[in-house]
Amino acid sequence: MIETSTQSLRLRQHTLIQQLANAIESVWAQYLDLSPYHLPSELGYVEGRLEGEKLIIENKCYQTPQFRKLHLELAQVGKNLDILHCVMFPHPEYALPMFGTDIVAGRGQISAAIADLSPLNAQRVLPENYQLPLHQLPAHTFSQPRELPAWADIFSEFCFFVRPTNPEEEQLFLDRVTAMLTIHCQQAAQAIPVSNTERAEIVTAQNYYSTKQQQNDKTRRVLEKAFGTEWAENYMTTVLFDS
Ligand code: 18B
Repeated sequence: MIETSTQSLRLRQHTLIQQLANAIESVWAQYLDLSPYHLPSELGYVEGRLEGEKLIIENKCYQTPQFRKLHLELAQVGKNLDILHCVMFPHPEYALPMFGTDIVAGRGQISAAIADLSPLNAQRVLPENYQLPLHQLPAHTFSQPRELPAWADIFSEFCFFVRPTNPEEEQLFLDRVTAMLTIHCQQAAQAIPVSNTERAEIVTAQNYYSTKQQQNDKTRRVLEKAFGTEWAENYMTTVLFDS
């Protein structure tokens, strides 16, 4: 079965990564009509090793009537760095935000956990049907919030970027991301197509989002160290954050 290698990498990763990967797949399966999305075959499962440690990447990709690409990626660098990356790219026919989440864990400790529903319009505001349920989510406090880097002007007021410091905070992160994702999939399942003018605006906003994410030097450095500069650039602009 094709699943085998993904499952085995997942089982070797930080438990929060396993739990969020499982939650994402189950919410997708519950609310969306999934079909396969074919990445270039050499990019489904990749291993790299240039300087030092081995980097393993496993990708799962789908498409649905509302989303041109759903991407869930698990990566492991050496024995000690585990990464979960997930982005949902809407079809520009729908006025939907961009869901994105990233967890980076080193030596059993999570250093970065972030999630957002990022607006895709010139005003950079989320639609009303998202604002209401998002405002109703339980208030959260994390003992170690983290500051967003300069490129991160794409994120909404609902973005949260933290370093969870104990199992309770990990659970809080998991619950909140799962709730945001559920709201998103429920809204997306009812979405209706927009006008051509609005579509053009959405395309521009999606390109802007990807351009900004491509400026994340921490992601780029990990990929460059294992695969080289050119490979990293290609991967960041065609698989992680394409336009
Ligand atoms: N990311 N992340 O996805 N990144 O992909 N990530 C890091 O403790 C990878 C997304 C985001 O402080 C770090 O500082 C690799 C999405 C932000 O300057 C590492 C892959 C979002 C930061 C990686 C990957 C997102 C960040 C440093 C491909 C948001 C902080 C960890 C598998 C929706 C950036 C640390 C900063 C950090 C690595 C955000 C090592 C290789 C979808 C804001």
